[in-house]
Amino acid sequence: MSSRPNRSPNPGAELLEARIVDALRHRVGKDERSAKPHDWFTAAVQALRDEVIDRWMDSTRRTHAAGAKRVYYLSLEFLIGRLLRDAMSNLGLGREMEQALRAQGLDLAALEDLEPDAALGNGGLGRLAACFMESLASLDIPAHGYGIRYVNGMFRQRIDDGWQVELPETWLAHGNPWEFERRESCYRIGYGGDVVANGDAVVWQPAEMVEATAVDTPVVGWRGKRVNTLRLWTANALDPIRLDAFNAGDHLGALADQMRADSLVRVLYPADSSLAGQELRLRQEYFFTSASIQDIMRRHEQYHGDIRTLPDKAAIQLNDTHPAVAVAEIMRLLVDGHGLEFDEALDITRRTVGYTNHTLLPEALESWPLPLFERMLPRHMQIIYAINSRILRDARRQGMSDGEVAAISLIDEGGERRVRMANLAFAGAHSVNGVAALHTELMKTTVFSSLHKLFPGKINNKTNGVTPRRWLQQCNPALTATIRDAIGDGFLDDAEQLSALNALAGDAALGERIAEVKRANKVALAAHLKELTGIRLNPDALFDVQIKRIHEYKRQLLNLIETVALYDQIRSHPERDWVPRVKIFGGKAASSYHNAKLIIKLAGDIAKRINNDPSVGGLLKVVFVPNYNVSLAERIIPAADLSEQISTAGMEASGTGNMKFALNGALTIGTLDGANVEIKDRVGDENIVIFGLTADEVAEKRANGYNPRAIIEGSRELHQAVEAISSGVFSSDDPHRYRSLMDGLYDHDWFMVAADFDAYAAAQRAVDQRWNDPQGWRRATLHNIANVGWFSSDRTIAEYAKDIWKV
Ligand code: 26V
Repeated sequence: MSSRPNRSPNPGAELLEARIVDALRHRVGKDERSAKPHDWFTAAVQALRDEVIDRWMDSTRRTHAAGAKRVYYLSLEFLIGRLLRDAMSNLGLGREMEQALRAQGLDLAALEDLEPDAALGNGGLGRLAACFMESLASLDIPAHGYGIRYVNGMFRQRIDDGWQVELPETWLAHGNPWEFERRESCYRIGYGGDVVANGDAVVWQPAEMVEATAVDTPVVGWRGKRVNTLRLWTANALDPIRLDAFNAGDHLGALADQMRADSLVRVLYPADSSLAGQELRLRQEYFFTSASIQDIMRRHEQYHGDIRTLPDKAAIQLNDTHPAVAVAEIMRLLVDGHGLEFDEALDITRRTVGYTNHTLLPEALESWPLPLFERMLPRHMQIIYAINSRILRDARRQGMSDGEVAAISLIDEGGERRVRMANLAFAGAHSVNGVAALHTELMKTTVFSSLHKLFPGKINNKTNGVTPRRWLQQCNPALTATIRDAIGDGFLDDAEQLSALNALAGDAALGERIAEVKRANKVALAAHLKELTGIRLNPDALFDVQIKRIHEYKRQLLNLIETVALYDQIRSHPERDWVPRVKIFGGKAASSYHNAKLIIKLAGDIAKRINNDPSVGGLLKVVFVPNYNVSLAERIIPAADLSEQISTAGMEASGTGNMKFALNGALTIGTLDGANVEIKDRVGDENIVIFGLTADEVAEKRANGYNPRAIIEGSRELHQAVEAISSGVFSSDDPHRYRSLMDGLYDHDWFMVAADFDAYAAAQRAVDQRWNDPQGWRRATLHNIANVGWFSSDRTIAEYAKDIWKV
């Protein structure tokens, strides 16, 4: 490079440019003249990847040499999003990449936009797994994520005439330059068949086998300290084609096994609305769990020999109950494979496994019809019975009541018998954690109260966190630069050092700069949304955002009804000094979730009416952003003024969007639910807007009868808004469209929309008041940014490492 000293002031950029051109020619197979933008994208990734690979191999060598304990994070979902900016930024090569591409006449941001989102998850649970993987690497903890390489991940959402339409996401259409297939790492996964005696022991003889093959993606930690592995399994038939059948003319039948294998890894279940009862889902769960456990145990034997030392060298964390069959699989391999005694095997299993619970909603707790489970996994069923008999015996010995014993059982005996995956995970783990303080307390007093009594001390709390690399540094570079100027670089490595900003709360110039950054982010978002939706937004309006999966408990409906009430108010009192607002909604509904889809349609109907009503004079705009995903979140969150976290108290386990918004200087309007409670504790009561019933009050109302009709009829604003929606004011093409949705509020209102409405509307008017005091708003913004560093997933992972994994 020294031969071309004058071409670029940055030798790193020159070297990278040369590597990109080399990759373009020799790996993509194009020259600079014929290369399309996609070719350049691939070449840029390939060039960066070389740097990643060197560090990856180095990390692996270091782990082997140290003989260190490893963390294994088993998750059916990893919502990792785009990887180019993440890898570039964590390696500190952002500037070099920009210059290298510019030298070739290319724009980095445009190339970044070509990368599809790896959307291998539904929502919070999957995104949490992605943040955890990044933090594990950043904290230099040897870790593997294990999951499924879905060919079609989360569906793409199109809005057709206001209705959600689900389309397959073809994220692999142009290939995936980040992944490495490891043909040598493959395992057989059995299904069905029989358990037969074999001397003193038993063996499972499955009727059917598929092969799991590893596909690895590197996960780059902050400053490139460590590169860990995300290992996703893909499926193949043992015999990809049955030639005899093919030659006999049965051309499709000959491929049936391969098609069955393909179907295992085809789609991610958008199962956020009700348990996907499909047999295929259980097959998927066992597929990835068994492959992962076999891989972990093979690695242990290879490096450490004695399987009895597994708990010293491996910590397996179950992300919800989806991999809970791991408990039975480890037991099976220890007992049937290694000949261990059952009780010793159970002890080893327990010392290795931890379980994280992410929801208390009864309809979301996984259980499988016992006949199905027994047919698919007969040996696992026996093992579950054997574990069950031990814990039920212990419960009875402790004098627990029949009701308590029934609640502890791994089998739900009420009606159709079912296998309870949460109880299995609880019984087979040494640690069971919730994801926010309130959620963890509710675990102890509600769903798991009997198991908590039997195993006191197992339940612990690990409040969720988010990675500040993606959710501050990468998505909001201007804010990051402003903070650096104010308090130096320390917060880049330790987000809690953001607290140094507190001392600068009176610094008007800093407040001004942060406000300018916010405005610029809003201008950029407005331009993007103009392109996506055609709606023009005023960047000086208050950007009020609710982006998350559409669920009745998250109460998008509360926000929409309040929007209608506000619209009504503005029209009735145009003379008042209204704060201009933009209401931004985004989120996917599970394809089978009727009311969630209707709520999307309602948002569109309300938007159409309000946005086209000249009498509101642009004071209120409503936008539903289609196809909400990680990349959209990265654009929207830095531009938000107000973060809507308004779930029915007691129902949102944690929330993680709430943390991302606060970190980017949005104020929260929220209930005392999930991690909102802890956000309030940290930012201070005066820097957050809390309203509504507490979890205790919700429980009390549900227990003692609650009359939503009386409440609706007693609240003029609410009544008018509900009646307007119900009578078709927003749906003249189909006046009854929202009748049953609104009747649901009158008749039962399980999610307490009516009970919280007046408090919510009042809180929104209090937000308006604050907005009219720009100094006060800026101060509150600053205190939010300053005090949410604790919600870094680095802190969360450090707690898991110390308390649960002992690494
Ligand atoms: C939710 C629901 C809600 C409606 C009925 C059926 C159903 C089925 C599944 C789920 C999702 C359960 C697991 C989950 O994604 N939990 C989320 O985990 C996040 C990370 O810990 C947390 O921030 C969210 O509050 C929690 O909903």
